[in-house]
Amino acid sequence: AQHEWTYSGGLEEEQWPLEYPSCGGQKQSPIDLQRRKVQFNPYLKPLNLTGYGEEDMEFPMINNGHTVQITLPPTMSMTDSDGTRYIALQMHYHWGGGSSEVSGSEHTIDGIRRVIEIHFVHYNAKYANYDEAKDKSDGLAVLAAFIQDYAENTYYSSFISELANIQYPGQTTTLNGIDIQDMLPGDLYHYYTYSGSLTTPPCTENVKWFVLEDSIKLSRTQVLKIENSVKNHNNETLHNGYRKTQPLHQRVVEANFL
Ligand code: B30
Ligand code: ZN
Repeated sequence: AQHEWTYSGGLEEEQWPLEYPSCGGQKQSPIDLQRRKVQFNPYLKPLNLTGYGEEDMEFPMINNGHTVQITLPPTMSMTDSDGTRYIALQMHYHWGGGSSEVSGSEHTIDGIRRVIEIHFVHYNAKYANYDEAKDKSDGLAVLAAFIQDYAENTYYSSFISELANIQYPGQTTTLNGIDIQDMLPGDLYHYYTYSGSLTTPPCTENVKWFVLEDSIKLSRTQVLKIENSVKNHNNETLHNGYRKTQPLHQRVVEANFL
């Protein structure tokens, strides 16, 4: 069946490697981004996002039981510093919440977890589609951004109000009149990058990660709505959908800022 894995109870993260061997590999994500150990690479160019600023688009949005996911059109793409182009497929969120209102980002910076983390999942444009790319060693790239609570962000209003229509797993809705570029941090120039994996099963180790330094600002009220609007397959509010940070092993994290 789909989504047999969980974050707690059942096939929880310590047991993922039993069913999905890659989850026990040496290049897993997320990781703790330790500023002191990051390798400064002044030759890393800014990411080039194409089609992200398109207005008046319609985006399908689903509660898939472990996150809220928005389908992105192939007209959206990202070109990295090497000139490799990746086509957008979907974006989704990882959050904490619950009674203790814990932060729920997947990557941490110097051990500190941010409130929410957004993933923009892309596949290498040299492959015909995601299915062709998903098992290739150079198949995927994820652009990650953090959400912090700070002040109301009206660019997130329609996304947040649509959550009420996808309370239950399998429910879908449509996001209208949003501009994805507006939902990103202002500074798209400064990022961390490293080689890792999908952060959920099958944990395939073919993801080039780009984690933005700047964060998206939402109000506490908006954060609470994201954290408390959707339910999982057990009819419980979906909380704490993030994986523990994984060992770095032989990898090096690079950044284009100090
Ligand atoms: S992430 O960005 O590293 N968190 C997948 C894509 C991105 C990430 C993690 C996983 C992925 O494609 N997983 C396989 C597909 N899923 C279906 C789905 O999209 O929602 C199968 C599944 O997990 O069992 Cu749930
Ligand atoms: Zn993710």
